Amino acid sequence: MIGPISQKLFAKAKEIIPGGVNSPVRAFKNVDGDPFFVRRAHGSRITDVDGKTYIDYIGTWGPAILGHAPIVITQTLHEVAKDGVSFGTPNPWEIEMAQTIVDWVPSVEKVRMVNSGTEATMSAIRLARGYTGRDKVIKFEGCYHGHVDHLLVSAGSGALTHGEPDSAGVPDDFAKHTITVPFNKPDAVEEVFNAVGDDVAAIILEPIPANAGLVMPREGYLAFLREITSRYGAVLIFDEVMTGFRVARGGVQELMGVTPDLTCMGKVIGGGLPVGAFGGKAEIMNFLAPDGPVYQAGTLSGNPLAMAAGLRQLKEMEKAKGWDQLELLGARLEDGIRGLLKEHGLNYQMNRVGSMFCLFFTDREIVNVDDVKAADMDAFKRFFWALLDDGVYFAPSPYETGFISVAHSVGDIDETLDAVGKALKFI
Ligand code: KE4
Repeated sequence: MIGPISQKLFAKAKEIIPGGVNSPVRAFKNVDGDPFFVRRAHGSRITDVDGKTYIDYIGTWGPAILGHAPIVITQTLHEVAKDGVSFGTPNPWEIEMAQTIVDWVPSVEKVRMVNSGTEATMSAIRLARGYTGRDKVIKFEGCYHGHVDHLLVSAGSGALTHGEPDSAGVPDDFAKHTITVPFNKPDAVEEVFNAVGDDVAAIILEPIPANAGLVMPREGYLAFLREITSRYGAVLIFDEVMTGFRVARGGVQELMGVTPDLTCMGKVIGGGLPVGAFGGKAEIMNFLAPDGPVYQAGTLSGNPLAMAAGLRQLKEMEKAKGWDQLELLGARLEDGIRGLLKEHGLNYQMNRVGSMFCLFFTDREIVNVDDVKAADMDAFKRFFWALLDDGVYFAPSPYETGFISVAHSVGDIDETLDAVGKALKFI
């Protein structure tokens, strides 16, 4: 149950902000409750306006890889802001960020900064269409790429050739070039290419989908997508907005050794400030304005504050060998939860990659989002609230992924495991 001040704030928010929130997942609708409002956040902890503190596993949906308000970032922001917060004119930070991304991400030879993950995926698809001269885009059920009109599309009646909008306000015409297929099913992709392969501009996917809980690509699946897109001359786009710089320094493409043509990035590279990026082969990126025919722009793209904060976060991760630390903490959490599930005689599924994890309230193997939908949602909701009441904040949706930060301690993990053990009694 949330505190009285949060309740009052939420009532006021709903009068003047749609649904009382600036992004739907924050409304706690997937757990049939009202959200708390945050007063402050430091390290692994977040404190609400009623003074209750939680161990935080949202990490502002990925950016807080060092934890909240790390001194290296807050100090950087103070220093940089003194010399101006936005110029609309090139600044050296943009070059340093671009160089870091080019050095770290295997697929990236050139990169363009934007201000959100949505802008990154929208721009990458426009670029792929401009580069190939083709219209169709293949995406996967359960993968989320931001609120781009033509990506808010589910498999429709013409599943092999066109999609249907799954949001109001998206005209059928906007959805007709998007083809949505099930993830981890190579035949489904082959069928589409057999039908319209010569008109497929791109495949876009989260290489490890994390917007349907955390779904693992089957052995060889990413390599299959790499092979078939090369065979048909389609652009392979990895949406690494969430996984980038988190599951490994070079993201999933480093971890799994499959290199896409374009990569969408965001979250971690902004240090908590608004950011996105897309990059890839220079041959494709050179199609972008001002040199190329594909227009793309942004007032605050490459903003010095976001660049400086993001760079400081990336350098700190490298200096502190943050990815090794995240693996140790993630393994401790996973082993602990698996032990507790066994103790309670529950064969629920759990997936984890480094600091990203998801507990699925089903014993079905998680092949794709269809299996996630079969989970016991009521059990999930009871589990979520029992944890929250005990001061542990897991994602308020069964279709989200949890995030551990470098600021989480072994003590935090053990405290979380105690709370999980108690919460499992409520389901
Ligand atoms: P933004 O436009 O929200 O910055 O990024 C969109 C996006 C693109 N690609 C992937 C793989 C993403 O996960 C996201 C956004 N992630 C969600 C969390 N599941 C953001 C949380 C929210 O919508 O409030």
